[in-house]
Parts: sequence; C-alpha cells; structure tokens
Amino acid sequence: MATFTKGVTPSTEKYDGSSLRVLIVHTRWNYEVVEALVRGATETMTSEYNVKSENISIQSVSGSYELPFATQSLIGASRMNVQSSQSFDVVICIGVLIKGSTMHFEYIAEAVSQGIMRVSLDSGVPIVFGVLTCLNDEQALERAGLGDKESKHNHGIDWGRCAVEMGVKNTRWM
Ligand code: DLZ
Repeated sequence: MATFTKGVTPSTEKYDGSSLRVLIVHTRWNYEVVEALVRGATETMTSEYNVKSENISIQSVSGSYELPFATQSLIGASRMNVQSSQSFDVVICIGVLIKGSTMHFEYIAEAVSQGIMRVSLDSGVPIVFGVLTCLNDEQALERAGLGDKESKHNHGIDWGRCAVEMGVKNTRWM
C-alpha cells in the first residue's frame, strides 16, 4: 500500500525568536494533559528558538469555551496598556476537549475553533490552534506525550514551532 510521511515538514529557515512576545492562554479543564502541552510549547520555544521566558505570558481560563473571549480581551488589554507597550506577536490557545455522551463536545469544539479563528483575523495576531478534540482519554494522553503508547507525541512541541514561525513572519509582514 502506498504511504507518505504525515505531519509538517520542518522549515528550511531557522527562525530567531529572541525578540518575540508570546501569549499562551490555556484551560484548567483536563489540566494534567494541558500542563504537558503548555510545557512542550514553552520548552520548544525557549530551547530551540531562543524565545525569552520573560517574553512568554501565560494566562489560564476554566474551559475551552472561554479561550476565544479571554484571548480577545488579553490582546486588547496589551494594546491599551502604554506601560507594557508589549502587544503580542503570536498567541497559542491550548485546551483539551474530550467527547462525552452528549452533544456538548460538538458544540464547544465548533464554537471554539470558529471563535479562535475570528479573534485571530479580527485582531491581526496569529493564533495557534492548540485545542485537542479527542474521542477518548487515551487519545488526549498520547497527543500530550503521556501514557504508554509508543506512538505518543507531545503536540505542544509542534505548536511552539508553529508559533515562532508565525510570530516571526507576522512581524515581517506587518
Ligand atoms: C463543560 C465542559 C465539558 C463537559 N468538557 C470540557 C472539556 O472536555 N474540555 C474543556 O476544555 N472544557 C470542558 N467543559 C467546560 C467548557 O469549556 C466551559 O468552560 C463551560 O461550559 C463554561 O462556559
């Protein structure tokens, strides 16, 4: 059977994230998994791209449904605050939705993905979609690099890389 390498091909350009200002907004729902994803993203940005840890602002909300509003507010506040004069070059929204026995999952997943895209296009700030939409707990653990599966991989690492690329490109394109 024909096959191909899935996932993103690494960029040939080495991005310098040393002057990037990054906002991470994460949920406290399913925090054990979320925490691993946040760590994957932050460690990747600081160790691979020289992003300064003091330039990564981390904020939390209760659940994924709150991510778009919180992100919009935080981007707005950073632009208003002359003290900080530090608006964000890029944002990563991180949450973990796990399907239950009702339609709740479908409604929230749809609203959150649409909401995050809207905030990104309206604000002009790239937002990395770091929301896992999992059918069960095992999928969530595997995608956060946790659990026993050999195929486990922390998607926060990919989101960190994506954030640096989009943040650098955003500062170039602005
Ligand atoms: C209510 C709820 C449920 C059932 N499941 C999740 C989930 O798996 N992941 C998540 O991030 N949030 C969940 N929530 C909370 C909602 O996102 C939201 O916080 C509440 O509905 C309050 O607006």
